[in-house]
Amino acid sequence: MNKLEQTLSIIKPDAVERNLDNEIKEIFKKKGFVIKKAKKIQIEKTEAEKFYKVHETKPFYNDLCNYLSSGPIVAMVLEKENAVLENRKLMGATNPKDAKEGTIREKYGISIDKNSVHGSDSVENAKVEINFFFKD
Ligand code: 3AN
Repeated sequence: MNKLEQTLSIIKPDAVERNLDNEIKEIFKKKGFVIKKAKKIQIEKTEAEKFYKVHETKPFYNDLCNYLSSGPIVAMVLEKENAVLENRKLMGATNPKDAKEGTIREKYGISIDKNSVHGSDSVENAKVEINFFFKD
């Protein structure tokens, strides 16, 4: 069933550092996503810890939070039918080595941590994550 959804996408520090943010935005637009909101920001480590709280117990949690707060990121609200799943498909697997051809992570990802983009993994989490970055 197709329904209009919103999802949160983040262009991560490794991609922003390489000035890939506009190129990645164009990919989303070409695939039919409407960028409803976008902002370039740098977050504090404490905010990254809140954002990634679900991964609190994982061995990579500390590195992940250091990384997300290490440089500017672009947070975006993307809208499309089935946006959550469609964005996950377009991003590709978490590890760029396993990401299918034509996906953003296959194209731009450097490593499992520097994998260029984040996308919400469920409609429920999308709401929480959108609210995290765009409260107003
Ligand atoms: P995804 O971003 O594909 O939803 P998650 O939610 O499992 O992946 O993981 C969140 C982030 O944590 C990933 N984007 C990646 O940057 C990092 N990560 C996941 N697994 C590992 C790992 N084994 N080692 C290092 N970083 C990881």
